[in-house]
Amino acid sequence: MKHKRLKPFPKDFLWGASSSAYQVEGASLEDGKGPSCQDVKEIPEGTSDLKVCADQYHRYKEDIALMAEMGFKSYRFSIAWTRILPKGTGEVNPKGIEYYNNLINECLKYGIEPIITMFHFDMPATLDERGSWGNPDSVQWFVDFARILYENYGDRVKYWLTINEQNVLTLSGPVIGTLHLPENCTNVLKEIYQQNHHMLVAQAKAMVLCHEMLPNAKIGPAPNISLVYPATCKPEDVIAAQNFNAIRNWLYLDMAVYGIYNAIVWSWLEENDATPTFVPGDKEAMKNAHPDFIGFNYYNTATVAASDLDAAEETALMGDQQSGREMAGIFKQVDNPNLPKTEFGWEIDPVGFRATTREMYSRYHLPLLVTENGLGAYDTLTEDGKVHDAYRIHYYQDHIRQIQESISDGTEFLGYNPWSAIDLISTHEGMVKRYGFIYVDRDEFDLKTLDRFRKDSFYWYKKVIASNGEDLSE
Ligand code: BGP
Repeated sequence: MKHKRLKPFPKDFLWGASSSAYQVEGASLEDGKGPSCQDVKEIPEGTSDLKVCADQYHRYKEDIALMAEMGFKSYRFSIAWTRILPKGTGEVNPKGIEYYNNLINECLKYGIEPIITMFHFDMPATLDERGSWGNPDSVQWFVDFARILYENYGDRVKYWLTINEQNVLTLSGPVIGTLHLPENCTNVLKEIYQQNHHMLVAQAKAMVLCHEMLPNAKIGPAPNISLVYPATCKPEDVIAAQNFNAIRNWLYLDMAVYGIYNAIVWSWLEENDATPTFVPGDKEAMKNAHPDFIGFNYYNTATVAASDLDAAEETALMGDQQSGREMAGIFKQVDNPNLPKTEFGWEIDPVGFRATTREMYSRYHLPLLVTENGLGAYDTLTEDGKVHDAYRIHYYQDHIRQIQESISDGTEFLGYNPWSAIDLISTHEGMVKRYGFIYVDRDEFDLKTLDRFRKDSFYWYKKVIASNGEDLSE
């Protein structure tokens, strides 16, 4: 269906962009901050450490002013757990509380709505040593942390996100540098899905607590959702696509929204003796939790065929956020020949964005908040301080157009917060893979000036926001 008349973006649509603490802030051990698992992990070869990042900790005023110049209505950022609680539990760090007070107030000064992610890949190192999400106490650790955030920032923050990309953590956590497996683990799948269960319960309890403490706030999950296509119309491929859709996507949203385990996933876990153990209260917490919206990250779709393998050696881990692998007898990820790829090998699928959001809205009937979407590329700063990133503009034009198609299909959207507001350290590829509207003058190892430069996409996005999405022209 092609719409002859597209519906406009809602009047109060939250145009903005995203970041995460461990990738943008730097100051990784400053002002009382404790180390997170990201600060102690082995850095991927050839990439820089996380001590400075984009130095937003020291330059937030300049950064927020630039976002305001673009006309941002929202800024999605995460709070570093170890800035607030250096050891993950126990003593609160007043300097950490102060930093986010300042950041939130700076946003509000310009009418920018802060959208806060409570957990973005940065488990406190002390808690990591105690088993991270594998420890049943992790549920309480997270809820206690959430309470501190609500108490301190709930008077000003309306939008909350629980756990960034819990599904990616579950499918490829060790690659991201978090969610580790204990030594001598005999049933890897069970261990992983037990950790996942703890996160699901923690999220549910944090949502319930949010509604109790902050009746006017809105809270939602933030998984990475992308529709899975069958490689062909062969029925076995369709089954494979349903399998991966369930494992990758619906498990997380069925639980967040309806408080139930997805049946396909549950049966698969049962067959592998890997169903998670519930403790009293888990079920009720899951049933009582109701998100107000679905936050989600979208980069591209996935395509799968039936898997002929029957090897039992699967660990169910993927390479990175978007690249797949085979799970024996379940699915085999394949390239989609219809789609181009980024310089970093991720497929680009704007129409899949529309398809994904239509599917999500039909399944869950909740408004959608896009918390990530974007193009990682090698950008070049010219001698006169420009970055000509037409490729990024084209990527955004195509994706924003598809949001409008989806709105015209009847999908309800709250906003669009692509990745990323400003250049920051990539999860896997260091500083060379840039996503921002704002260029940061540094290299992988040479910190240079750390000055900010407006990319061409900066001026373009400003125009898009000013026209509330009507003018996407270059
Ligand atoms: C998402 C993460 C972000 C960010 C983004 C881009 O999965 O939530 O933290 O890193 O992907 O990924 P990358 O930096 O690997 O290109």
